[in-house]
Amino acid sequence: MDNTVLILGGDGFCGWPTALHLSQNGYHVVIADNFSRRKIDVDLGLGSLTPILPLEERLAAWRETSGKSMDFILIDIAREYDRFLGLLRDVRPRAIVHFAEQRAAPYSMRSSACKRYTVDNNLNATHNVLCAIVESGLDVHLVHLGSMGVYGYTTTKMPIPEGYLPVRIEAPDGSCVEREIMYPPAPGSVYHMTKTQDALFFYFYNKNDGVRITDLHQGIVWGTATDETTMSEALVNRFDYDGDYGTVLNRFLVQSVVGHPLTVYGTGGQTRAFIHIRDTVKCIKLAIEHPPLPGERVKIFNQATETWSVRELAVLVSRLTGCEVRSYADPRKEDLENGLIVENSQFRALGLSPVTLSDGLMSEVRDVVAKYRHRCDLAKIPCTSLWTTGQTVDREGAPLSLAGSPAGATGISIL
Ligand code: NAD
Ligand code: USQ
Repeated sequence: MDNTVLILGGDGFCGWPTALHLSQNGYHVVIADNFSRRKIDVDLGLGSLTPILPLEERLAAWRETSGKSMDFILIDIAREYDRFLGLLRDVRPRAIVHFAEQRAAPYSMRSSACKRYTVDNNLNATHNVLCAIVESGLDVHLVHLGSMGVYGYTTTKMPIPEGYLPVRIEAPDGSCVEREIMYPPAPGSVYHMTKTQDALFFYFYNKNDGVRITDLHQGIVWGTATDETTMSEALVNRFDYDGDYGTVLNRFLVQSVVGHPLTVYGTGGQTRAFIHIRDTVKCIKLAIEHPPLPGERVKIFNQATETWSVRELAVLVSRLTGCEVRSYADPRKEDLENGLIVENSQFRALGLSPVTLSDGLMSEVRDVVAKYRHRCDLAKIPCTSLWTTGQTVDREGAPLSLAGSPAGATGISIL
């Protein structure tokens, strides 16, 4: 029991490298996944840029490469409650790492069917996990992957705290009431909304049943390779570059290799928090190894190492590669200029020494892209998922004058 970790969604972009990292570091890993992400690829006519093998072959390659084995169960966490409860009772894990959600904001806004699927899948998956932990009677630490985006992206001058905000309210009798509340949510997509609701589930099951929970509010993950995924080509991680699942920096790096203008939405003043996949896997191991104490409230970490605006990233990639930068109509409903400061002292206190964005790391991603560029379908680069009716798809874009960046552009802020 002490060494077993159950990884829900362990076939995905963050889950697979995490499974390998934990296995390499002595954990007995059990992966649970329903391959819904691979099925969405088929539905949308997409594919990972990198040629990911079927999971059984990945696991065989890991056995051969490392001499270590991992177990796998095909299960839909959102729908197969009784099987999941049985799995928990059989495996008796020390921790569950929960990645098993539909994670693309644009996909979650694509249609009513996608909105409803995202809500059904994400909320039922999280609630089933919590219910099963309670019904099993096991003391399992749940580590969940949340999102920085639960707080929205309007500019505040204060750093976004790690979950809790001290407030002082004047009572009607003139006295002052001091409380610590959860930092207010302000989701910007149906996907992000599911993450804010996950947080309420955690609050309740922690208060009512004493479930020990760590919620990791992760920024945008970039990069693709880790020490373990590079041990064999058969272990390669997935790499999304399309308009729904591709995230901004990885998309820019692909676009710079295949000769597509960088797709900056609007002015590119959207500032976001980022983390490299190598740090993602380290943070999850740290979270497993530092669980909340019995009776402790939900632990919330901001799992992000630096902040950048989209425009700044475009400039960095363009300087490195000489590629063209263009402004496209923003398919989303979001502020085009925002500041963002993110507190992340908890992971640093646990010993995380982050890798930060550098030409070397960006070139490493470009090398992977160059190797598989023949697999890139240029038609999948534009984003066709729109936040509201009345918006239109912009396939051409207009050249962006970076020298004339709008006033108020955020400066580069390394945390
Ligand atoms: P992903 O889509 O690549 O992986 C998710 C995995 O979960 C897939 O293998 C999928 O098949 C599986 N899954 C989904 N629903 C399931 C269900 N009901 N039952 C069983 N398996 C199911 O996503 P990812 O990029 O690896 O993200 C993992 C988690 O991290 C998500 O919860 C996401 O919200 C969070 N996150 C990701 C990023 C990022 O930039 N990728 C950033 C912040 C947070
Ligand atoms: N953007 C562009 N051009 C592009 C793609 C994106 O300008 O080609 C802009 C978007 O408009 C947005 C920003 O870049 O302002 C980030 O978009 P993204 O697609 O890189 O990231 P996002 O939709 O926020 O979602 C990703 C993951 C999600 C995770 C989230 C962390 O898909 O699972 O929760 O990052 S966070 O952003 O901190 O909420």
